Amino acid sequence: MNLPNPLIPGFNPDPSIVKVGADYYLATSTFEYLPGIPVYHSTDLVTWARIGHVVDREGQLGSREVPTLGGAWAPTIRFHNGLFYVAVTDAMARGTLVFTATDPAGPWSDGLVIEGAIGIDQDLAWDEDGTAYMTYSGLDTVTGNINDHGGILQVRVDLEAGKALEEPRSVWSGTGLMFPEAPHLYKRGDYWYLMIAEGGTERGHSVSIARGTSPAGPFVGNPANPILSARSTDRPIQNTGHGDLVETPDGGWAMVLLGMRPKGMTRAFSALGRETFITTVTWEDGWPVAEPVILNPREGGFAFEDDFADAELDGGWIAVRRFPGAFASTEKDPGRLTLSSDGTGLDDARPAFLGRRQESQVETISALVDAGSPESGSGAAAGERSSGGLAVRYDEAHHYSIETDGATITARARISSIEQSWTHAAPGGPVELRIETREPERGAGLSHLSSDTIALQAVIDGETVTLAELDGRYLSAETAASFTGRVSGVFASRGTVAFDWFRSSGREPS
Ligand code: 6LW
Repeated sequence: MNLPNPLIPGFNPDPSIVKVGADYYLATSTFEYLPGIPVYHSTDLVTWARIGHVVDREGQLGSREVPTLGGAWAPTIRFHNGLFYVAVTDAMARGTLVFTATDPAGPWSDGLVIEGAIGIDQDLAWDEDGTAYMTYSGLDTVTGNINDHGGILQVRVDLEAGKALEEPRSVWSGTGLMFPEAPHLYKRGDYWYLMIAEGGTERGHSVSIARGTSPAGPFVGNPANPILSARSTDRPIQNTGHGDLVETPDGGWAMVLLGMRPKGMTRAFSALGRETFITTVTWEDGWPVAEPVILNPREGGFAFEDDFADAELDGGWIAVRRFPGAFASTEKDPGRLTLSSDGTGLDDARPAFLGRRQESQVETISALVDAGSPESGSGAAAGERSSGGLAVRYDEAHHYSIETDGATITARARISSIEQSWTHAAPGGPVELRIETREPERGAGLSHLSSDTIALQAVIDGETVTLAELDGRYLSAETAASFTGRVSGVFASRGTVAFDWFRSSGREPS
């Protein structure tokens, strides 16, 4: 099979996949972003469409107060007796949750807390009698003490009552690499297979597997472990791990998994964060053998345009710790997107920021931004100017932006506690702002060490004016120490700002 890689580009870590008849459904982690846990659908493993989100309303996750990096960690999607299940950790919030749905496009249930299975990366599997097994990694996300990693644990669970039926049992801890996690349990032939990730989600990430004749173990490790890892190779896709196995349409097997594409001369910075990849798997002597993960980008790049004509926002837009509807509307001013800031900006926990995952290494976003005028009443207070524009974001302490208040255009970079800004006079009226992400110029200063260059621009009198050209490495998963990825889009930092259109387009570097 000619499988594209990345399979689902941009911030889409911890993929889990289930095959139901001829249909495949895949879910990924979203942390503090909402709507949460996208569900992607495919019939051929090649073409994927997002059909909904598990988390589409208040109360399903404790997102509002969740710290950066907390929230929806590592969903497992499964199907049993006519029902779809997603087991997930709402890290540093509600804890271990199970959501159910009859239609994977939604609506999903409110999420049942499972008592007695504290950890991360919860998997669900059922034996022939219908007993449900929850297998998970014993990391305590309540204390967040990563040194207290408890190996792979398992409990039988009552999925109606929401509780474990026994004390957690240790089932396996991998080959001794750090952070045994991401367990998935499968029945194939005579064996139950327990596949896990170990080595940590960074460059040493790998996949190992054990098997036994009962879902409760004992499990014996594969002598060939790890069965997959990019560590110490020069492959363009690194950090590969956190896999889930699935049968392919032609009767073979594949593994979906997360990976990163670090760039720069020292291959140190991954702009897009952890993405979903796929690789083929064969079976030898009752053990899976995984092919190395090969880069195979889709041809032709991508283009997205939103003219905000629909009352409902496109499902690819995401927001931080609240749903887009809390501050974004296409109905207040039909045919335009309006964003209202309640006084918070990009440095705050709940910015009026509406973004999309950056999917390509080379990408341009642009929008027509109308901050109104002090007289138009769009400002938060009488006579005050509104302000808004475009931003590229990792978290509240790592973002580049360009915005206008109608009088001035301001480009700004925030990297941890370091901040710088650049200004230019605004032409008056709506202004087109642009953010261009491009390959670093080889041999130009230090830029060859970086992942990419990010240019903050405004179109004034038909001319593109660049206010700042910034080093992209500071907006990478490694620099931000982030589990998410680059998200870019529109924001308001003061008052109400209107956007007539938004465009993004991208391609992989040649
Ligand atoms: C996830 C863990 C991991 O729960 O990172 O890649 C955590 N591995 O398995 C968050 O994505």
